[in-house]
Amino acid sequence: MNIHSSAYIISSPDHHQCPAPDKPEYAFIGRSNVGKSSLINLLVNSTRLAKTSETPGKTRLINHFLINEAWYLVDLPGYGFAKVSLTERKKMEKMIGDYLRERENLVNVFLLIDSRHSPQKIDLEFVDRLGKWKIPFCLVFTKSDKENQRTVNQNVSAFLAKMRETWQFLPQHFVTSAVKRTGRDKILALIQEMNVEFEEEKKS
Ligand SMILES: Nc1nc2c(ncn2[C@@H]2O[C@H](COP(=O)(O)OP(=O)(O)OP(=O)(O)O)[C@@H](O)[C@H]2O)c(=O)[nH]1
Ligand SMILES: [Mg+2]
Repeated sequence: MNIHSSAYIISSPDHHQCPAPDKPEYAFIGRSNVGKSSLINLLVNSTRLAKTSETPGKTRLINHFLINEAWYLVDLPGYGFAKVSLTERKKMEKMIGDYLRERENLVNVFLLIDSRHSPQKIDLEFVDRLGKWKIPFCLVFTKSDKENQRTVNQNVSAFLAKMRETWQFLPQHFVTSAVKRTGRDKILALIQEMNVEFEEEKKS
């Protein structure tokens, strides 16, 4: 898919204040600092559409970006960020949970996982939460340039093996690097497919 336009629309503190749910929407979620904002920039060929930072906890609100005037990308705050107060963290968790469950035009969630690490409890718990809420999702293993390919492959396989213990079907997965600009085409191809399905369902 060719990206010809991308625009920041709004940052919302809850799902009620998000744009009208009339276009297909894709949300990016994962641990703080995993590379959500960087991946969004990679997808839309921008260096600064979504704000990135070396300091975890940069993204605090639900950020909508309109792509090709036809679909939304949503940058969400990361989970598991220890440096914010418990009250603030609970508030963000509720905001994310409510958004994921209530947002009617949400087509798919991209759950980002740092490819440098073996399976982490916090990510597996988030996967279970998505399952419980019946929210469709894919896995994206990020920062693959930071480790050798063998380690990345091992970490990906280990995560999928953990999921296989409780899941009958495994989600689609992607391996990306915002630095080497890899994984972009496959993710965009999937989004394009899902955009078509969204329009077909709207008609029927
Ligand atoms: N080497 C490498 N660094 C990356 C990659 N993706 C992100 N980073 C770096 O990781 C840091 C965090 O990236 P962000 O995109 O801001 O992460 P985030 O998940 O949006 O973080 P929060 O909004 O704080 O939750 C930044 O310093 C990025 O430059 C990647 O694929 N490779
Ligand atoms: Mg971010």
